Amino acid sequence: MSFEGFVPWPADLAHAYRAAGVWPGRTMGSYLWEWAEARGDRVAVVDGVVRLSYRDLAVRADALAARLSERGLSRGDTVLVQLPNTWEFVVVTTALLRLGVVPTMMLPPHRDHELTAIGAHVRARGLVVPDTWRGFDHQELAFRVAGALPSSASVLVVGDSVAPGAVDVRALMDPSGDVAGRQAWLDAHSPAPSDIAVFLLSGGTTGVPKVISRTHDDYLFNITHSARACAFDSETVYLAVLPAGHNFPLASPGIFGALHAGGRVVFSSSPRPEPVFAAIEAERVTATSAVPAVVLKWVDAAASLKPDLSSLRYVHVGGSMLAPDIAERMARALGCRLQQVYGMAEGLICYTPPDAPDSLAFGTQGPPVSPFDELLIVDEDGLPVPPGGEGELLTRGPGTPRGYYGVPEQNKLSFTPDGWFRTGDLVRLTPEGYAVVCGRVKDLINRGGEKISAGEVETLIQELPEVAEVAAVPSPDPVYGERVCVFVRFHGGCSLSLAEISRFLTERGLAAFKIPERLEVLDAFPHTAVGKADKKALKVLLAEIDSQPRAA
Ligand code: OOB
Repeated sequence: MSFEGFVPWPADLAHAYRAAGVWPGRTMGSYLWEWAEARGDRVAVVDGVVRLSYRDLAVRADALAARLSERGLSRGDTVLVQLPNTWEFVVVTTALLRLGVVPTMMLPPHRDHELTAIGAHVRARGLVVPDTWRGFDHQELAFRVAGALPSSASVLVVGDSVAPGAVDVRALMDPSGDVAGRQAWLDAHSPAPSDIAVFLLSGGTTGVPKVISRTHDDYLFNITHSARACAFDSETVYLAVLPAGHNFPLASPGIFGALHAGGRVVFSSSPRPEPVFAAIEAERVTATSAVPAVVLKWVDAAASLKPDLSSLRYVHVGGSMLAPDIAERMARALGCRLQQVYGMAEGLICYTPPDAPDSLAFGTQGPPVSPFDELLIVDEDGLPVPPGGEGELLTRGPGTPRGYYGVPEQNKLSFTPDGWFRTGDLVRLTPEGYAVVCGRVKDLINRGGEKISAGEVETLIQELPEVAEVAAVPSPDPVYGERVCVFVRFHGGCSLSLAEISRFLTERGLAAFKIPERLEVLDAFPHTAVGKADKKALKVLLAEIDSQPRAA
């Protein structure tokens, strides 16, 4: 397989990780039939009335893989996957992994802007989308994006109303045919463990999201070590609430962690408390994961709805900052263990242990999943800080790839020459070696766990002729933690409202969660010594504005 732009793992490290057994030296798809044979009729995936056994999953994934191969997709190709939380997500992803076709994990709110840019970057040969989702016509969007891509890309649709010219994915999953023959063919044409398994998106700090190539080796490390850190086993019933294409529900330990442990994955189509509680009660869910903003909604609703959460043993909370008192409140209100998670699509992942004492469970984000993970805290000059001090976290290890896909210049900034990834997070380490996230130095907005690159929003707004200068900063928010605020200086005599700016960004095809929710107009911007907008000063200014008494 040749992927131009892929930063491979250094050969000596790959060898050492395999020798130590932290990399199993297998592909993700190679487990499928082992599971089917050992677990047969045990239920693997639940989505409403649909219940797929491990055997159903293997038969359908292979059927889809074989038929996609007949349609010309092969090892080393890439497709964009933009599916909601449905059983088909698991079958499609597994089929692609079997075939060595790399799924690029898009999110349902992504629109033309993200799909076109990422699709071009990874040279996508297809887009897998629902027909419609939440009233939006994804099929139409996919045809538009496919038409704009330089690579010839087919539109593959999961749904009841597949348009002429699109491929009906459900039909390709039909289990009829030569099951053993397909299995043998796919086994014989398997990708290699060092091949790229999935492309994940990074929150990123520049332009559109950066693409992270995760190999079968390093993603299996992520999955198996996460499952172990969270005590997943064959009794685990995991509820997937957050969008499945996000690394947190996908593999930390999430959907793949539950499947590897022999457990069951239940899909919730929405993170709202009512469907989540209903699923927990109906399926006797034992573990789920969410960002603090979502868990807080469950906590509030639990007081009035009084759901039966007696089966729930663990809630994994991560993706954005969580104060210790709120963490404690969550655990008490939901009556289960809280495991904090500090992770990133770039690799590193930390969990508080299931049996951690309260002080560590509520006040830290835990240790990394393996002793092979290295953590280094550095000051602004890149020098190590004294033990216990706060600084930027650099990390290396078996789950943290050595570069983003296809951006060599960015990689020189994001990685040190000896392979440390600069997380952009401000962290301190406790004497036990547990991470405590204190803030960040990277220029992004974390809106309830969704990462929004300030630069991406600014670049688009800068296109407006009325705008002289723009800077996107986080505006503190009681629900989401942060929302996007833009400071704008207009050219003389010009002005635009927040609604006008939003409309422009929507028309440019930007995902709705990235659209600014606050506008502050300035006559003059504060600048840094190199002439950039001074975001530190802008954040102070925002705090001053917020502390002023509001006019009646
Ligand atoms: C998860 O992954 P990403 O790639 O969407 O975002 C990673 C970034 C981190 O660099 C950090 O800035 C922030 O999200 N973050 C946290 C956090 N967990 C992630 N900030 C404060 N406290 C935490 N507990 O967000 C992600 C991936 C896998 C598992 C969990 C979260």
